Amino acid sequence: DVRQDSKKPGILPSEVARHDKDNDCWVVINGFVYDLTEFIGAHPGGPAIIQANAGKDVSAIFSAFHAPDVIEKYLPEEKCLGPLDGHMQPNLVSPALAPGETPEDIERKEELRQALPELDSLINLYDFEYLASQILTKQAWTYYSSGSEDEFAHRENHAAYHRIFFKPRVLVNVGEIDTSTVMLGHDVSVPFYVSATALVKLGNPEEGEKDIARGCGQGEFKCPQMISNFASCTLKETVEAAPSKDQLQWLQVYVNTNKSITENLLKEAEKLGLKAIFITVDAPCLGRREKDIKLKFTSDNNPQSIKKTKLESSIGASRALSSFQDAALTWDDVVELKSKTNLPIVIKGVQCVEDVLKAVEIGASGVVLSNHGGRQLDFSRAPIEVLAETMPILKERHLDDKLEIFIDGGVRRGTDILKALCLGAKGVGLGRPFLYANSCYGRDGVEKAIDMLTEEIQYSMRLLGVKSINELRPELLDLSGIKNRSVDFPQDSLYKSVYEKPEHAQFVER
Ligand code: HEM
Ligand code: PPY
Repeated sequence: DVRQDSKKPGILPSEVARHDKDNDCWVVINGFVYDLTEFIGAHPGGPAIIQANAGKDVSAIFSAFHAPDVIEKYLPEEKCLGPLDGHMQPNLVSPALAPGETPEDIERKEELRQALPELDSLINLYDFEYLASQILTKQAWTYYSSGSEDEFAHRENHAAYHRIFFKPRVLVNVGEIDTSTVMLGHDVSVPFYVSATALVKLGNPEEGEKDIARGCGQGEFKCPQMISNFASCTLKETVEAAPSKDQLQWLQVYVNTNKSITENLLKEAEKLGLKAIFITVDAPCLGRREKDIKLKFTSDNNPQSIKKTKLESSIGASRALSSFQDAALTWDDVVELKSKTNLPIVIKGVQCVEDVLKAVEIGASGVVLSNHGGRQLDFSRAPIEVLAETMPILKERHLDDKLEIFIDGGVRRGTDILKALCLGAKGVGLGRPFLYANSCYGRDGVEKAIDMLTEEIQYSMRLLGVKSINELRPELLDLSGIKNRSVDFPQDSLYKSVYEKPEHAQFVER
């Protein structure tokens, strides 16, 4: 922390302990005392977790979730009150969070981690997903896997791919298959990318996003990496971890109400050599991820768990108005941001053709058709369906070369990627599958996931009768079933055997 140079006088532990209220809240993080009273309402992790830990040393909780530079980036300098003169009493030192889990559960998962199968024996992305569901902490699995409310959008993202079939061409020379393409002016060896996901250290506590960077650049096929604004490593750490000059890194950005914070981030991204900015526009407030909410308020034995009475303050208005995701953001703000950077701006979270046309109008370099992995508005349509609706209209208006269309959500197979490319996508993003691969096997898991997808793409291109990505076209698809949505939960093996059913409220004995 740069503030360790601060000449401020030391503060006694007893003084910190006195500031233990919602409206007077100090905490200790890595030997320094911070006044978080004003920041509480803006905290992206919700106010309740900070309120529940007021007057304590929260270093263990803090470092599990936050990049080391998050304080200097987002907290005004004067809120660092000075170094702690001594140590907080043990009962005022908050242990790392482990909601919903006993020490035995954690130990059992550690044992399972040691018993992970050889990476070479895994055959598809579902293998990572299953293993992750078994070894991740309850908190990490819940946070990563959940969608919002009834999780229809989450399921539909994946299910919608099942409604598209291929019309392959035979007797085409498919001796040599080339999976390379161009995204935003840069050559890439695969037509997919790692999409931004927050809090990667929850699954890979030591290396976080750095291992994704390594996995994306260490193998034969280099895969672009979109880094989350809420990464748990610093941007610099993740950029420096990338082993190859030929791998692309992009930054996902939430526009802060304090515009200078966002402008500084854009400058940092340029300076570090990132190649594009993806502005998330589908999160004026955080979606209601109910499994996540329930876990936070679980009445376990952890004295640090959030009191049920704080429920409203954690998921209510203050979280919605968090300054980290400006709820007042409009197209005009995106135009202004665009003028502040030389990097291409891509608008992430577009969900209808009308908004794609607006993105063309403002001269965006691209859009990501995305519903945030089904984590924001439930019953938002599957991005692949939006893509099928959008491309014919763009083509009819001769606008299809005015911007690049990216897509994410529900992608698990090479064939999913090929379907999106046939429909006109430039690049296809996967978020959770890479989190799971990274959580179980670190950088090698990420490389393996890239290899699995590339191999599936090569096989399927051959069987489809195409040699290169630019030969993929809508005529290779049967789209007749795309609108036949079912409101049943899809009965695929993942949902039958891996995902748990949402739990109902439990009666308590009094
Ligand atoms: C998440 C910022 C203090 C607990 C986050 C996130 C940000 C953030 C930006 C989103 C993820 C990320 O970027 O890591 C800050 C800042 C703080 C601060 C600037 C200033 C000191 C704290 C404290 C605690 C805490 C004191 C706990 C006592 C959490 C948790 C999450 C989180 C648990 C995960 C979110 C979730 O479960 O939805 N914080 N935070 N933070 N923060 Fe903080
Ligand atoms: C998400 O969880 O979907 C996010 O986009 C990031 C996030 C992470 C932590 C708090 C709020 C939002």
